[in-house]
Amino acid sequence: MTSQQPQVIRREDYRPPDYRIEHVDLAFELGAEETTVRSRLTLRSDHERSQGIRPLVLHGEELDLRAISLDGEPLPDGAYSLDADSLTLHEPPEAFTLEIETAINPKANTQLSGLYVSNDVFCTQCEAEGFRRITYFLDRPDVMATYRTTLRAERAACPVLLSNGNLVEEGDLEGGRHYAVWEDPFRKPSYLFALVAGDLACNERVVETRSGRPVRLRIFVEHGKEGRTGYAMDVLERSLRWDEERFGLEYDLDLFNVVAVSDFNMGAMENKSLNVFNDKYILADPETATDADYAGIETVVAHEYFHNWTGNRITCRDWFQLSLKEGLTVFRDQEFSSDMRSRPVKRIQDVRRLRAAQFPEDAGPLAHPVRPDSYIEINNFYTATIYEKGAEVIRMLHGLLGEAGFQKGMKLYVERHDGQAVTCDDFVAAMADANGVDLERFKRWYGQAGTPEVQVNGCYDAQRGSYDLTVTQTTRPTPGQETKEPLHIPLAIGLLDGQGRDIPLTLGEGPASDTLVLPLCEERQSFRFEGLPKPAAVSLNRGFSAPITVRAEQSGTERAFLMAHDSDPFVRWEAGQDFATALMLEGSEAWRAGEEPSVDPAFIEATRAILTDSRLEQAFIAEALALPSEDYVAERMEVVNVEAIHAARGALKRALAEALRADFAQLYERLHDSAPYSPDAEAAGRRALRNAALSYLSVFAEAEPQERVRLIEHYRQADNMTDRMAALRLLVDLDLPERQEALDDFENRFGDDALVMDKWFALQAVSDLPDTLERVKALMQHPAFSLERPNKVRALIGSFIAANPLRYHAADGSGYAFHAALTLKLDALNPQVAARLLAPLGRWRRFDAGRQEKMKAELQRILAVPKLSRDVYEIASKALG
Ligand code: B3K
Ligand code: ZN
Repeated sequence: MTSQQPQVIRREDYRPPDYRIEHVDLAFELGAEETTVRSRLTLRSDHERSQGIRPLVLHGEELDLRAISLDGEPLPDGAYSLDADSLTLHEPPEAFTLEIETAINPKANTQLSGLYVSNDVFCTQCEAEGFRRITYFLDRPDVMATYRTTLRAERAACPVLLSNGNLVEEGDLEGGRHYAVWEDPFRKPSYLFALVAGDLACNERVVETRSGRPVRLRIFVEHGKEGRTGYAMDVLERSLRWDEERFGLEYDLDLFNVVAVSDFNMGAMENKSLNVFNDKYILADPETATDADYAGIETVVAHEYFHNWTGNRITCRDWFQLSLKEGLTVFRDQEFSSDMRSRPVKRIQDVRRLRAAQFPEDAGPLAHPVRPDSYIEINNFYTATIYEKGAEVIRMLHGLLGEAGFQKGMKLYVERHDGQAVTCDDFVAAMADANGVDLERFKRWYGQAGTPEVQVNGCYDAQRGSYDLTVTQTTRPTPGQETKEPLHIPLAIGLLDGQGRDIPLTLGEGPASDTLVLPLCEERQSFRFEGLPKPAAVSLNRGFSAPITVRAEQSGTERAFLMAHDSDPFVRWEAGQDFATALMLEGSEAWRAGEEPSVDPAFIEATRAILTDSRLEQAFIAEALALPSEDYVAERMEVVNVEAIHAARGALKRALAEALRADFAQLYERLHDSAPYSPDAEAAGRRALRNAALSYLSVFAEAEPQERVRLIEHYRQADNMTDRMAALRLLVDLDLPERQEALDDFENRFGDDALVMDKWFALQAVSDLPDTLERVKALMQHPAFSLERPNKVRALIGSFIAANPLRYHAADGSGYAFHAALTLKLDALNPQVAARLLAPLGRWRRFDAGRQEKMKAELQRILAVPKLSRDVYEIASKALG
């Protein structure tokens, strides 16, 4: 907690540390209400002392200092000073040992940063700045040390004692206690430190690395849940293999431990050889996890494993470089899932995610570059921009250099920087040097915020047989960046002839190819292609080659043509989304004018063609049937009108359902699967498509009993959570008695299962029924709900705020008032989680005057509170602008 006006940290102020910590020896005497931490640091000064001895300033928060000595002698009072967030030694010697004893209260740690207790398990979360809540330290990523950690605890309560590295000693102590000593031979920053102590079950598998070294993979979970760890274990083994095969990177210790806990601020954490996970991203079986949950586990387990090289062996010099490890590691996990599943479908899902989270961020008050220039609270910068846009930047590099060139760059990066804390510039330099290319202009992607808008105009000259493409790029101003430079945008395009075939294209001296990547580097550029038949359509940003918004005049006919014929699956999908978005925008206008919306029959026919194209993957068809979200359409409106969009989306869905009813019904019957559940991509695709058909058919459920029966039977007969949830998701929007019956049944079946109950909370929060906010408030009193558990907060409250635009943006401001009150309550418990939920309130500029006033008033109410965390203060104050 802090008073207002906290300090701004700036990238340009970076200075290397004045002291190095070479080795850390930690001893924990673990107790839930009091844990003592004895730390012995081997320090060396790293500045020119002849010009004055600089003080050593160690970070520390909420620590009770019990003892401090230097080279074995207790420090006299005058030699150091203490304040709320640091301990300063005024004139330390050149090289010395510092011993510090502190006490902390893990049980009282509701922030879940540092050492805390989750369901009686001690665990830690140190990234970004949690280590300073455990002991006084130079808690910054460019201070890398080797660690030896001794854990002592009651044997009965904590039979399992884990930390980073190798177990070197263990044994009994008096009074029912025992101990374990861990040594991590790799130098690491403090944010990668971890310990876990508790009574946990374990699933173990031994695998061999490529060079023949055995590695014990272990996944620890609460007793009784070990049967749900099989999938995560498979993913872990596949990740290890894949990183060897595709990146040539091998695991470097004999042990890899994963621990799943119930209370965690985010998805998971890549601590060296001791990953700690939100159990949501470990536990799965068919009855309790959906296909999306399985896919999430695949992503997160792989992501944390891949950090071992991109993040741990090579880490960040400072937190402004966060995307160095996060963007790159997201790129790697995306590639992993693409290699494991359908590449086009994965690409579509990743783009959907980027557009849902990152594009609005880049267009709003919290816009920041992939490498930010300043922050107040670093935990606020674990954003879609750092992660997802960061991954897109890496993907563009991959596209420019090709797989072989990119891997050459990776190899040089690892050779140069293994064991170091480095910058985004170092990464790009390795890519440039390994390939002999100049990436100076490309580097602007790291420094410039905002989504570039690329306007494309095509013009065919029938006499000459030439086609001219004129492309202009603009990026709107973002906070702190009024003027924007042109970026190097690789824009992949194709031209289709009247039969829907690619027209081979050449640029300059280059070879002919169906897809060309135009190197956009200036504000305005023109490209001429000669000797062509008249193109029937132009296919833009194939594969989503750059994270931009493309604007082109396209008719419904052209879009339908691309939906039917493009050789690039991404553009086939995209054309459908564009078409649907245009129809919904028209529909919103019609709704406002009190008119009946009309739906272009070309859209219906193009959708039917996709639906019935047996050559297409089922998962792809399911993606093509999913209409753009209300939020996505809202981004395209001058002033967002939530009711109009909701009505227009509903009307478009109904129009498709009516026109294609027989196809949907047939698909639903045909895709019935009697084989036992398997989470693989093909089976998941079949379920996704069948459930998409069900979703369209549910449009008739209110009026027609037999469709109601279909829906409720789908729920009842489901032998897996994917199907059960699909039906329940549709039921919660229907004002029918079956709704409550199904919700009660679900609660009876899964009331004891915390993770499944999160789904139950989330579903009720996204219902479009008018009393949803009242239900959300009532559900906060449910015994399974707790404000101290981030998964519960995200499920119930996060879903309402971020995934129910219709009810969150209720015209009377009730959603906003609820949000602000909740923020204040939560801020006192867990500022990181409170701040992460705040973004939607910051989008007030997008709404009508009435809503704007209400949203701003709530932000002001938050800011008026004297003891706000840095986290919430930063988001709320930037949101008000
Ligand atoms: N590196 C962690 C995120 C830490 C967030 C701290 N507020 C998980 C990940 O990206 O893998
Ligand atoms: Zn990460």
